[in-house]
Amino acid sequence: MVIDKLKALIFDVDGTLADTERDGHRLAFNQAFTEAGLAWQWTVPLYGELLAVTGGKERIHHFINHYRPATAPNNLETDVAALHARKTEIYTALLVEGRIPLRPGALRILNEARRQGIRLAIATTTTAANVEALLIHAISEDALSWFEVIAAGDVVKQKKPAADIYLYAMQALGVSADNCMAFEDSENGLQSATSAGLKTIITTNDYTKDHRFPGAVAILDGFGEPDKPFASLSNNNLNGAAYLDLALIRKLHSQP
Ligand code: XBP
Ligand code: MG
Repeated sequence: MVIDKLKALIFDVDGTLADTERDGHRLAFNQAFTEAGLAWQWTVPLYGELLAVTGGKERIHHFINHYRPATAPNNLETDVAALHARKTEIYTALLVEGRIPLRPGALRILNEARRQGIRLAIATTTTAANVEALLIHAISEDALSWFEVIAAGDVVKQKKPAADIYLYAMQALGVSADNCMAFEDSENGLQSATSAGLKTIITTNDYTKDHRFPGAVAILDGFGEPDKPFASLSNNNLNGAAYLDLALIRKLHSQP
């Protein structure tokens, strides 16, 4: 008899719960740069390269150091922090306008988990302010209370691909890795979750569809919906399943 050890689902945010990068974060960065008088514009392809570095502040520093733009802030540390704070204001305003919905199937899985008493948490590189704005405006004010732990941004020193944010989330939940399933979209996210010992389901997006996902328990192009099946991008034996639900998550979690 298989003992069901699944107690918690831990979700990444950007690219997993919602497709936030191309038409959300990227636009917010560009508007903040323009307001600061910086002639920087992160195009869709360039932003795809810059996403290799997690964390908005770290990404700006990386851009300055590796792309060497003609104009750069005078006092890097304070100016980059101020740029990022303004970017976060712009981004959360996009969320408040309801411009970024959850990905198809995400709300269905969250509600099914809640009905079954499976605990919910978030482990993300973005800021808590961004997560709260997404949950409130893409779901409801009440949605904040669905997640026992929102592990976000600078709460850990080392961001993804380091394991820190998942270790922090599990510690706060009081669970061990074999009680959890992680949901991610990127190489950095998978590396973070698996180095924390977590089985991980990948849902890719336009920016991460060509990433490599060694060790993922499933690689899908989304959570899927009964009327909008996912595509499985790995040779998992999903027995013809068309969408992720708690039964399939439990099955993937129980596999050795
Ligand atoms: C993705 C990230 C974040 C966002 C930008 O986070 O790396 O840095 O791109 O958000 P996730 P900030 O772990 O959810 O995939 O500017 O707030 O960092
Ligand atoms: Mg992500």
